[in-house]
Amino acid sequence: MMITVSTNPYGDQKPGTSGLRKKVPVFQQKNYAENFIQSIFDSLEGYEGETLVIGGDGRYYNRDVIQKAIKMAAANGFGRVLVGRGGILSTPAASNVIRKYKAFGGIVLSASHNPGGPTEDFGIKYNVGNGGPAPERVTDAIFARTQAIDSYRIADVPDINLDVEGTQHVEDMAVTVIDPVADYAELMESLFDFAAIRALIAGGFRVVFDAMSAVTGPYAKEILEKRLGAPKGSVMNFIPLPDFGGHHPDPNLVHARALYETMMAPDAPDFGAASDGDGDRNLIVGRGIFVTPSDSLAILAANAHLAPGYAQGLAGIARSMPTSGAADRVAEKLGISLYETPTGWKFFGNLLDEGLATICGEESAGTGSNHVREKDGLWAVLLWLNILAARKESALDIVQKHWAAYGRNYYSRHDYEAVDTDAANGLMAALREKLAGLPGKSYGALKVETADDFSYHDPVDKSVSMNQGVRVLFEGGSRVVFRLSGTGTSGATLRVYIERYEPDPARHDLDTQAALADLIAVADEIAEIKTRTGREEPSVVT
Ligand code: VG1
Ligand code: CO
Repeated sequence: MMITVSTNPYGDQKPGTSGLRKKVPVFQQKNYAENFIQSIFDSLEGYEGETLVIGGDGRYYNRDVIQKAIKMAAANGFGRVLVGRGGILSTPAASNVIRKYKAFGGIVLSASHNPGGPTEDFGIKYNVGNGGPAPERVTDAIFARTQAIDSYRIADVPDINLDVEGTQHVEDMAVTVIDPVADYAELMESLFDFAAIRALIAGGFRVVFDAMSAVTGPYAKEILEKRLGAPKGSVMNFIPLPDFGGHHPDPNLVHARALYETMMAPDAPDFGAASDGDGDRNLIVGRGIFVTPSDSLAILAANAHLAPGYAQGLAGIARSMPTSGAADRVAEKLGISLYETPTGWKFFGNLLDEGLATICGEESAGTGSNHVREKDGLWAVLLWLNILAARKESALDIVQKHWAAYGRNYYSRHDYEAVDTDAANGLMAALREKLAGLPGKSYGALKVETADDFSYHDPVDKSVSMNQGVRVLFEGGSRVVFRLSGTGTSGATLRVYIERYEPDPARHDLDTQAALADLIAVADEIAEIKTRTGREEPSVVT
């Protein structure tokens, strides 16, 4: 059945860092989700008879959009849909299913770490055949199509049963409901030394994992408790809830505070971790130590050879530009290349496909490897456990030894959320104007070395991505970076990334915010944050 769209409710806002994210009531407008899904299909070629993977993080409105997507896939000529039971597939699991079953692509329904519920966030992203987020040329085409779309195709059939595994039919298309966990768990077993981790846990090593009432619950239960023998209860908040229990499923020091406090207590377990709404982020806290995502990337890269899946060593490391330079020092020591990309996992796809990079990471708590084409929260947790099992040292010791060997990159991100959009755009524009005049300028003891607006030249497809964030580098390796979020759903979010390199082990135990205080003040002076946003303090400090 063809439905004609009288007005395009999609609006003119470009999909951001990870697809389209809006409030649920926006998605509930008539034809809204349908328009976007049809725009995806209209931007693709050659999918007739092919397989489409569909799944989401279980948030409010997930099942509704899954039903629409299945019926639209049928009406548009896909041959088969693979959908996770209950409509569930974590982002990394969806990436794996796309790759394993050689699907044409996948539709992943999630707003990641943003809250869920009837008035909260929802999102749709499209992943291509390598299992990764659609590259910019595809997202640009989808956006262009949303501006012109005038009709969509949908099969006029009853809803399919998402809760029973097996194959059903929608018109000529097969719909197979699959176990969302099995393929993923099998992949993890192929990469890590499960026997060693099982022995570690059997020896009394205590792990806690907070699934934050989001999608990783069933995955963590199966892997950590069932396959690795962690006692029942080691996985907390393991039932995916449509509103994540009213919390932000964002594994950072603000939203995973309870876990952090547990890990700082005298009787803390040995290792704590959490993941986000769609399972692609990770929080790592050892007893008495929070590991920053940037440090985690560096430490995982330096020790990855201890896991069977990476025993051959790494081809290269990639990190997003705002991520700290800790991984750069590891790459240098290993004698391998370090790639610096814009924010967003889609930029790692080519490097992974070409075998240029093996491990990738972002400061926003995303780490992953060439095993899929998305960042992967549980993968990072399991690699940490594998390293802990192999080295037989505490997480705290491993981190401190890492700093002693490579130096410490003090690092923090300050987010100013829901700022007036014009004010935020004005701030960035003024900053860009200033760039040419900054080099050579001194702010107290800090002297600006270079200042630019990051642009990325993809070494594989030669595409160029401009305006990816303003960075100001100071002599000695400190820097501040400014960019606007591409995933927020209300107003604008200004992200300020602050980093200072400290080679001296005698100065490795400072409080992070104190260690960065002078840079934080300079960031405000250069960007006029307080006056332009009207905010005295950031909304979130991580
Ligand atoms: C944020 C993070 C970025 C991450 C993106 C998607 O983007 O900074 O590193 O890739 O979210 O993460 P932004 O544009 O808001 O800074 V998630 O877990 O959506 O999949
Ligand atoms: Co996410």
